Amino acid sequence: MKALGEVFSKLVEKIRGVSYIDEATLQELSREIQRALLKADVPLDMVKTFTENAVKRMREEKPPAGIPPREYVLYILYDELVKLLGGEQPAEFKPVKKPYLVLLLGVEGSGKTTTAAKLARYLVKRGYRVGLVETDTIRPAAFDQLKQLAEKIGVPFYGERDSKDAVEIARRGVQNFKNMDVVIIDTAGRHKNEEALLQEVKMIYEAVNPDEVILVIDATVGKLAAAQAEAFMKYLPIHSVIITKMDSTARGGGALAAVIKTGARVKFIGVGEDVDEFDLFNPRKFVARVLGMGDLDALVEKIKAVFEEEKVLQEIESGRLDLLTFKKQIEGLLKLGPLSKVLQLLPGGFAAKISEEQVELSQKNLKKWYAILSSMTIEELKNPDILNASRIRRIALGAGVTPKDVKEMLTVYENLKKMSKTLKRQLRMRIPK
Ligand SMILES: Nc1nc2c(ncn2[C@@H]2O[C@H](COP(=O)(O)OP(=O)(O)OP(=O)(O)O)[C@@H](O)[C@H]2O)c(=O)[nH]1
Ligand SMILES: [Mg+2]
Repeated sequence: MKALGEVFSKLVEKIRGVSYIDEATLQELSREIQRALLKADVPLDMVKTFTENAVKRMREEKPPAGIPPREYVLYILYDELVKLLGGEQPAEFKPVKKPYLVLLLGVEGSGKTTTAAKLARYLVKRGYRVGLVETDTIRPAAFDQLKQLAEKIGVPFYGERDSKDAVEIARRGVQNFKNMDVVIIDTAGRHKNEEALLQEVKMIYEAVNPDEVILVIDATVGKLAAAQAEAFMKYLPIHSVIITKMDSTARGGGALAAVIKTGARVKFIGVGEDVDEFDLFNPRKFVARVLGMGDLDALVEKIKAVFEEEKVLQEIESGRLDLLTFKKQIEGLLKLGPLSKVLQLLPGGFAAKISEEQVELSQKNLKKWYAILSSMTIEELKNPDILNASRIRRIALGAGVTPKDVKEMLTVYENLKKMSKTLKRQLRMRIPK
């Protein structure tokens, strides 16, 4: 992660140092972005498309009100990197039946055994009962390695030190742990040859019929990760991928991008040797960390909130202020910070319409209102007229406030609605000028 971060930190520094964005600057940025991605071992065709898209957006999109152009350029870079890594959606790991059987496979030294323990620990921390099974009969130390890790994290272990039949061990291991929530089966990485290894995992797969097959890939292989994933996919279905050793290479970005390109889902990344150095893969967090910007998340939230705010204003302009819009607006306001500052961003003298006193009061109430709005149903938000005493009581209970608070919020909403009509008239009057 650190190594990968170094590749991008220069780029981020450069963007932060730019005073204005013209064509020459964009050309230079384009070269710098390509250089960074290639260093991170992202496949060439992906680098090209990425850079073209990103620079096109940087050229064409206008930053929203209150966001300096260079911050917006940074945001586009971030946004495109997240897309490259499969989009905003964070990965999930959900054992959907009991016992949930997980089969881990991968080439020698990729980190399977360590990952088996890491995943077990991740699940135990979330309240699942987990059993670990070692089926590696080739490497003599494998049995003790996983047994010790299992003891360290307090998870039951199954293995057969003297057996040579991996398939039978897998079968008996699963039988032994049939009352567990999750059973994690570790496999061998070394064999006579690749073919023999793949045949063995295929036989284990057929014998135990796992619910999730996870391929473990070492990040240091960079873009070759795709070839590894494809080779395994020829023998058995791969449901998800874990990329290990992200901490020790600048090529991790390439491994991630390449694997995602094959259509495989990256679920976790390993970020160190310790059993706790293991994260659910979250493209947003990952990119923020790689770009080395703790404040990036805040910037992204801010930009998203401004976009949301613009949408809300459009809705107000078109005269459609319902509670749903109101809720979205409050959500945006909560993200943006002090209300008085936000109001300055808004067009149409909106801020002048609200007194200091109201601002302060609103600020204090925003969180409360948000809680109230959050315990309403969509139907109620869209059509506040149906709110009767019993609905209001239920909403108050859900939000942990009194019915009076709910009514107060509704009054504010009614006022805002009236105000928005005035605002709409004003906006309309401004247009012909
Ligand atoms: N830095 C770092 N090292 C890791 C990570 N995951 C695993 N390792 C190390 O990589 C080495 C190999 O890990 P194992 O878990 O034994 O790999 P394996 O795939 O089980 O190996 P075989 O069973 O021989 O195929 C060990 O030294 C681990 O400590 C990680 O996320 N970061
Ligand atoms: Mg192993």
